[in-house]
Amino acid sequence: MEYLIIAIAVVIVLAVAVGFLLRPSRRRPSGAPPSPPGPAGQADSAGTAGSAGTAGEAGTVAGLGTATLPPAVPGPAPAETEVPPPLAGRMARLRGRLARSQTGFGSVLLGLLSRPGLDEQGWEQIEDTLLAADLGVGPAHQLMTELRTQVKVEGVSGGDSVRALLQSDLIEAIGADIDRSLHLGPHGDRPAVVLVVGVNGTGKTTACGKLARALIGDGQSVLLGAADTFRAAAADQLETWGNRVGARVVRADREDADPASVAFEAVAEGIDGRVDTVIVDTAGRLHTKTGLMDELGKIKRVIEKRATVDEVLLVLDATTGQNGLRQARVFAEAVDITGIILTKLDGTAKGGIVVAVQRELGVPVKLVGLGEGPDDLAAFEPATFVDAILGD
Ligand SMILES: Nc1nc2c(ncn2[C@@H]2O[C@H](COP(=O)(O)OP(=O)(O)O)[C@@H](O)[C@H]2O)c(=O)[nH]1
Ligand SMILES: [Mg+2]
Repeated sequence: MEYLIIAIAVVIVLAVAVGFLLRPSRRRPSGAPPSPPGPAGQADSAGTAGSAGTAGEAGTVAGLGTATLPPAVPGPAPAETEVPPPLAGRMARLRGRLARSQTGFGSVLLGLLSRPGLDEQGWEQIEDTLLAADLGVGPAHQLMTELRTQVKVEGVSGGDSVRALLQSDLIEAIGADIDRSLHLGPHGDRPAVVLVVGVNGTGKTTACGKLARALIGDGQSVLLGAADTFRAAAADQLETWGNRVGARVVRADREDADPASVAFEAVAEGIDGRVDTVIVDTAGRLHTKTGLMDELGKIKRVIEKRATVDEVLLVLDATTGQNGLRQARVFAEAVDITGIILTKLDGTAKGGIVVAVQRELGVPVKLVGLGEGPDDLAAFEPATFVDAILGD
């Protein structure tokens, strides 16, 4: 009798134990535990939060033992950050931004050139249109003269041939064969270093953030250096970008710290952390030319104690025209520029600044800003640009 009671007790204990073991694996796949949805939801997210963010969610799902689970595991969709498209080819995607704001310039030129029997006054109008588009005096005159000769010699008439002529001349003025590639990516055990310079408000910090995002999307690791130490807000802004795109930001612990030491620290950390590219944001105070030269020169020299500065990118706001160009020249005299980032092209009808700035500084436009969004930075492609200006 006693044996029977013990046997029954053992069976009950075993049954309860088996029940407990089986319960979780039945509940998880269903995703609708019998307990009230609120607390259950919280418990779920608490589990996820334990390992923080996207990676945590992936970890949690894996931890459930996927082999026993059907594919439809409930819970929030993974907060997968979208992979940005490569810089090359973005201009075509964003060409609407150019076409909208620049139909004026392109269509006026096409209209004037299509006039039968263009007279002296007509050619003057063409030159004026090019000047108004910020092409610069020299390039505007040269382009007009070239068009004039071609029209005379080849007797161009008809919309299509006029367009083709203008298209090829504009592309030539911009330079189709110039090397616009960015020299980025690590060399040996050193990261590539990019120094971003230019007047305040042109879009330097934004460009640093957008470029970091594009490089990270391309599989690189990026570190940002906040060498604009004059306002704490400047480093905060860069840090916001860093957090957004997944790049560590090296900044000074106090306002008005030495920008060169921040740049040095950023590069040193980049080397230690085996980062692929370090992007250094700078201040754009146009105090005195010697002040600027001293400051940028020192930043560059200090970085070069540890690494090579691969790119010095000058940021120019396309909406500021000739005035912006004058300021850009001061920067170019202070430090050797390797490329131009022309920002806010989405906000101007004066695309001729591309020609003017290249001519003025003797370096290519490598990137263009076409809006404030994180992916609104594109590799500059002359043919796409001209197509957008002239419309279809
Ligand atoms: N529309 C437009 N706005 C831009 C572009 N690039 C930057 N901006 C805006 O210009 C302002 C100044 O940019 P910021 O990066 O702070 O300039 P910084 O002082 O040179 O660092 C910000 O409001 C940016 O959002 C662009 O390509 N298009
Ligand atoms: Mg800034």
